[in-house]
Amino acid sequence: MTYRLYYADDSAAMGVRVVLEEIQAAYELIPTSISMDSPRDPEVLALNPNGWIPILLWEKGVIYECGAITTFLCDRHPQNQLAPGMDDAERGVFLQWLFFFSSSLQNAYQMSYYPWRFCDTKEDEASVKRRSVTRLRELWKVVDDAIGENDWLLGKRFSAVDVYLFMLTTWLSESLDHPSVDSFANVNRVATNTMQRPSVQLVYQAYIDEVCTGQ
Ligand SMILES: N[C@@H](CCC(=O)N[C@@H](CS)C(=O)NCC(=O)O)C(=O)O
Repeated sequence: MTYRLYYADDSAAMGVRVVLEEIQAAYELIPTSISMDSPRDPEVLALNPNGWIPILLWEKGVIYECGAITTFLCDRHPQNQLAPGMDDAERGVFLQWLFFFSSSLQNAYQMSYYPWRFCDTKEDEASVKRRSVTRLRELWKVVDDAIGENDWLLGKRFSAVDVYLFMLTTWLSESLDHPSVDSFANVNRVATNTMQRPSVQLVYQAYIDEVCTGQ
């Protein structure tokens, strides 16, 4: 079967696309706009009333939420070893980071990118944005401390949470006063390791060319 993924560059759908590449699945991208200047596509709203991507279609249904899609794909394709199995000692920690990223960290980014969703008045948006920057510092430090000297979030092995980590580092923006990924040496190391994966090179080629090699 061919998976179908609602997709836009620079969005959370990129991480899911990397996972699809890692499991060598047949997939098709359905380009979608997430521009703030245009209303959400009714087709997207019918599948996810929040209007967010990623949305994954598979032969038996539809899934939204990046963390859920990631877990679903890893579990459905266990031969690729992107997630510890049910009885693996690291299963819990894998889920812990996935949920932490999709709830706490992603929410802190949303406060920067969509501040009006977190306050009542336009005047309060600057305060939400400032708080977003503080939260990003606090939360990335938690991740950085947890990684310690390891090369991957799970210690010795690469997994789908490293892809999620990499994706979230690409959302750090100087123009929004976010901390630089360099401020978190351990996070930066895991992101750099993850960037070497052919799947990441393919999906993030434009980002890597622009940000990392300055082309
Ligand atoms: N909790 C959702 C959030 C996804 C999300 O924020 N998607 C953004 C792109 S990165 C989006 O579709 N934004 C369009 C909008 O909010 O209108 C997930 O993890 O899938």
